[in-house]
Amino acid sequence: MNIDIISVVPELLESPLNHSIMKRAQEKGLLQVRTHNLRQWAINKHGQVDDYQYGGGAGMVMMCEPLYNAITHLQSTTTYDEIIYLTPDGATFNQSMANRLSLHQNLLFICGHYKGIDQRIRDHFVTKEISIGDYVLSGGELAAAVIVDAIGRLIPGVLNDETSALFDSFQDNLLAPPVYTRPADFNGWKVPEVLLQGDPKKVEAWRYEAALAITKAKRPDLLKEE
Ligand code: 6GU
Repeated sequence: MNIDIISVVPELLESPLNHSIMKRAQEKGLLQVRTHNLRQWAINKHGQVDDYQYGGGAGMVMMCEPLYNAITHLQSTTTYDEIIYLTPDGATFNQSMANRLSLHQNLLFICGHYKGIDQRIRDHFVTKEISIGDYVLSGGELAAAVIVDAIGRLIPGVLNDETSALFDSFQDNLLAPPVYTRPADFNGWKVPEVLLQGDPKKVEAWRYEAALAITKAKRPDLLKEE
């Protein structure tokens, strides 16, 4: 999968996407993330990419021209499955969106800043608008990093044990069951007996029941979806 990200602060994306599992995904050639500094397409030598909003009011708006030039430049060599604008008024990101996005070949992310981007870019280029939750970040970069991580780890071959993503929280709208490691008895705190006995059918049944109980207790809303 190839992901291009247009940003005014591409430095914000570097650390989260170049360590741990996202680093390994890129080293294995399964994921390519390219960041593009919007200032390359600034309208003047001051690096201007934003301007005052028509109608008045506080806050700058990211201008059409730099974004238009950035997007069309990238489109000249890549056909995007989705052009995604990260914005607090987008659809709230969740695991099923991550699952669907992980199936694509080419994605373009646009990170907003200030008051956001000129509406005409949204109208003419953007195919999906995503938020990562009901709070406001100072820009879309951290949201882009969250989304790239969530979808990158779903690409086949990225996780060592490919089955492990199948048992994540939120797959099948269930939270994950509890996990334990050695020792079996720590300070008299015991690991559930069924996990020690090694009967895979019983373990699976126990995990499912535990996941269901935890979901009912903590996130009953998940069981009502779909
Ligand atoms: Cl995608 N962008 C910004 N600026 N704030 C957010 C967000 C995105 N998602 C939640 N808050």
